[in-house]
Amino acid sequence: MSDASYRDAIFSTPLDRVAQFSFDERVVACFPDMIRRSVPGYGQILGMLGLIAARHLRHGAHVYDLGCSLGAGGLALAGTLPPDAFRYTGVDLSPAMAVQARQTLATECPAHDMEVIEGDIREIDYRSSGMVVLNFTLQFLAPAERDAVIGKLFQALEPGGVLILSEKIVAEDEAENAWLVERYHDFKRANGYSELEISQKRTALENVLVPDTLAGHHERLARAGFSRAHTWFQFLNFASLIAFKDA
Ligand code: GEK
Repeated sequence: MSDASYRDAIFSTPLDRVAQFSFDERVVACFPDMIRRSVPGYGQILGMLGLIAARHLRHGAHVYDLGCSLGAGGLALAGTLPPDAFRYTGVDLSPAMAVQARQTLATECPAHDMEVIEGDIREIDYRSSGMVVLNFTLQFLAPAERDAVIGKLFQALEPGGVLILSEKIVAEDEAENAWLVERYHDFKRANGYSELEISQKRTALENVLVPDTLAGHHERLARAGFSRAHTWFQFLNFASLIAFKDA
């Protein structure tokens, strides 16, 4: 295994002032371990990508994976679909992530048409696409920037195209939200994170990851022009939606 298999111990020692979270080389090295242990349902959502694409993607169409990190979305699609089924572009703002994703996809799925570009999903010129995967990335944009990005993705999608949007969410009801967050911290404890790691990561993500409500996501998708959207997955305070552009 490569460096990417290191265990996440980023928040395991007391830090005087907990820095804001960023996707640097340290995070890249332990990213697969970190995301698996800290995002409930991560593997199940990835596992469904190929099945959803098999049903909704026009043969040979283009797929975006925005905020692709190490290319897990691309690996999941290539693991289910044959090389002629789709063309893939992963996009990530972090140079360290993009370099590693490019290398992994070239090694693991050489017959598939896979590219990874280092870029900002707020700024790139989108090409026409049959499917856009936005797995746990929109949440890192400032709330005021989210509408514009979803609007661009709607424009980029072909008629009949789909957007998969997976996010950490906040429940509207305060008591419900408190319960979900407490059980989420139980989930992290059960996955080996200490109290210190949980609290320091929480501080580091404050103001970096500002979650929306499920209703907020549905309203934004409708504003962008999507005629229909379903919440197809929820595990504690993490959810995935599929939005359809009319054919
Ligand atoms: C996965 N989808 O493994 N433009 C491009 N990338 C960005 C931007 C931006 N403006 N902001 C943040 N990122 C992945 C998991 S991780 C989720 C996504 C997490 C990138 C950032 O560099 C990081 O790689 C990714 O979005 C978020 O299925 O770490 O919780």
